[in-house]
Amino acid sequence: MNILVTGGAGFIGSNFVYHMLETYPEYRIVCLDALTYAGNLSTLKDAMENKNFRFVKGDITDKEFIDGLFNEEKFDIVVNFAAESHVDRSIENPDVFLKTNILGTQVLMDASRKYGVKRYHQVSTDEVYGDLPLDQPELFFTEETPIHTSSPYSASKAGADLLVLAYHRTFKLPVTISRCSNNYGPYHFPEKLIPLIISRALNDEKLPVYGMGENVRDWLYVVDHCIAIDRIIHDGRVGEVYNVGGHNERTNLEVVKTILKELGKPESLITFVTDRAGHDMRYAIDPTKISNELGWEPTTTFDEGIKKTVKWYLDNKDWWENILSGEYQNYFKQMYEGR
Ligand code: NAD
Ligand code: TDX
Repeated sequence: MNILVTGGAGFIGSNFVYHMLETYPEYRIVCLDALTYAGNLSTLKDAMENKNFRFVKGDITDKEFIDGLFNEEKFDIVVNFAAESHVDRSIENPDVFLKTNILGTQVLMDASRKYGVKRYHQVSTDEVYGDLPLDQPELFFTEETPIHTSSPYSASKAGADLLVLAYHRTFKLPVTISRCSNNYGPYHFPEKLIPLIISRALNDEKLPVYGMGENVRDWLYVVDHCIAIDRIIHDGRVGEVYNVGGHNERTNLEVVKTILKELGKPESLITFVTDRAGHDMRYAIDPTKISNELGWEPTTTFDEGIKKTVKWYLDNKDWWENILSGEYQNYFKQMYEGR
């Protein structure tokens, strides 16, 4: 089996590369990544030593290049993680979100059609469903929940999802889609809530919490997400969407306080800042379909997952300190100064 993993130098893609190399020593895994600000080759240094692994630097929107790679590799399965993934950046500059997330998906699917890929899997998000109100905890996103996006990021992911389903219906491309809730764990870029709080708290810096911190996210340990995708690409039904979630709802303030407790840092570091524009209130996944059809369940509790994650950031300071010392400094100043 020859599997293309796009965006494999990012957070979830890299965890998926490691999961696949460990679980299927007979598979060949090719990682394609443009190494944007969010991609980090040092994340893949252990994978580089594996003879079944190949890293290729390239852009999923580059038609000619993608065609050449597919012609050379004859992939069996394509798993598309490559995307612009940060909601706040999509509010600042939507352009690249539309280009990578929508057009990049089209380029990958055209090559998948041309070269007879047996499965094209699109890694999507629960954000395509919009949000749920805080006062109706009995409501969850199912695969039938209408698409109703809030941010340029989620709109671009929804656009890609619709295109994937259209390629299945019109061209019979064998596709699957997973829509997952918020992930956390090793190699998470420190612009996202959990690694941002860990890295800043360790440096005794102020912790920006948007609005009142009452927004709810459904947190899933990243390895559980990787196992779900593994199940879907092997046994999922073609043309289907699978929701993936952890039954692990927490307000942002609860998450921040849990991390501070774990680190032994004071809650006085918390600073409430101006809310995100169009901020989604609550995400909550109903994972009944993947559970019933594929026997998938999350195995890591939030308490265990946060402990593991905090330990990883303590043990791998070089990884995130390198990131924080570069261009990211300018981004943080621009996003948060005067907020
Ligand atoms: P990330 O930002 O950490 O990684 C994205 C990777 O894609 C980076 O390595 C980047 O270099 C690469 N990339 C970006 N543009 C590219 C291009 N044009 N060509 C090739 N490579 C490119 O993102 P992540 O958090 O790992 O998310 C991965 C996928 O999962 C995304 O599709 C995202 O929408 C989805 N997702 C993420 C979450 C989450 O909580 N992080 C939840 C649900 C779904
Ligand atoms: O500094 C912050 N302060 C804060 O209060 C940041 C960065 C975030 N937040 C809030 C906003 C959200 O309610 O924390 C919550 C989580 O924020 P993010 O980490 O930016 O994640 P979110 O916007 O929920 O989106 C994530 O989950 C779905 C991923 O980034 C997406 O790629 C994925 O599709």
